[in-house]
Amino acid sequence: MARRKLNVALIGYQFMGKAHSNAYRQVCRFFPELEIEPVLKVICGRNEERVRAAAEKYGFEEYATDWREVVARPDIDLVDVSTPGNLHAPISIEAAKHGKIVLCEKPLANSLAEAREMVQAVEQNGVKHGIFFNYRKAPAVSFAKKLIEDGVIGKIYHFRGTYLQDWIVDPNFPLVWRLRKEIAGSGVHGDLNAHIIDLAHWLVGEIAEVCGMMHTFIKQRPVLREADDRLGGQAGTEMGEVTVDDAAAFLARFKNGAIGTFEATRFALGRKNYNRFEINGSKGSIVFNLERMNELELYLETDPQGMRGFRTIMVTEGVHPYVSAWWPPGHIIGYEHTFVHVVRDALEAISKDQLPSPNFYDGLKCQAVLEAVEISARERRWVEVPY
Ligand code: SOE
Repeated sequence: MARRKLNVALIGYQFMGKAHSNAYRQVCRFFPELEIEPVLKVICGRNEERVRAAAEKYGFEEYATDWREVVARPDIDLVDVSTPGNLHAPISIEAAKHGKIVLCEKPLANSLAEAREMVQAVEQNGVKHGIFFNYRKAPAVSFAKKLIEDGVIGKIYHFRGTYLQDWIVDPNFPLVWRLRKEIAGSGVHGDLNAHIIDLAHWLVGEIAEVCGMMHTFIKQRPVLREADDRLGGQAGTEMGEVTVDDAAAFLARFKNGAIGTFEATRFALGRKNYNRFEINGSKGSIVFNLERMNELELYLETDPQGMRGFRTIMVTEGVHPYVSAWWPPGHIIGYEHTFVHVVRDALEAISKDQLPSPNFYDGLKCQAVLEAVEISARERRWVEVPY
């Protein structure tokens, strides 16, 4: 099939740049029905030597060091913003002004005000937009969404989300950008709670009010000498201040009457990427855990008495979302596939002249909850979410 080509400019070449590049490269090989094909045109980053190496490694035609020049190029159709949070707003807004499709990493921005400006920019310039809330696109999570929509677990009472990691427990772990407020906006809150808030929005509904706490355990760390693309880097000898939260937890009331608890930390030793939610409804419960991402646990009260218990569904059959594009049943998929699915869905939407989902509106809703929790933690009170 002759596909329409879409020239991609990727801004950022570290961890997320790597994940997104892989997604653009793989997507048409596994989803050949797509009518649009991304072309890896240019990758952009500030360090020329490193961005040149990234271009070669990930298969981009060109590299560049000035994002303003890149987003203004007439041959670019789609700008992918894979930078740290402080650049999401300026790059997305400028790209929108140049009429580009914008796909942005999460969280949408470093503040609610910035997120609002980004939404305004894409609306005013009439461009399509999407956000990488990639966990929606794990087949087991998309399948959970279907079960909920089909009423399988009934009316939802509880959402219990935890996102636990342990990669900064060592006090000598360097002060990487994710630990600096001026770059990341917040710590685990924007990095990890953003994911579970989005999942809660998608699976349960909008949150009315929140009551939160945020905490920093280690306040000084060695400065960073050189970053790697695996979250860390080499530590220098001087010390610098950690300006973000190491852990953030909150209670939530949903508009539909459900209640929720959310907890994110990078200090849960042994938990590497433990993004788990449990949803309890009037007819059953659902559990997902990214560390076992091909499985979904389901409990049904309608099972015969004496036979009740959580069953583990291997979400690897052709009937499950996205799975038929990959391998036979039981031949599991991984983290990187979630990004391929984000890109797949975005390209499909674009080819039909529709808005990708999730998009900047979902990013904005998430940002409103993030900000309400920050206010709540600071002022030690319940706060309404300013959607
Ligand atoms: C690091 O905490 C990180 O890579 C996040 O930045 C991602 O968004 C999350 O999916 C995995 O952990």
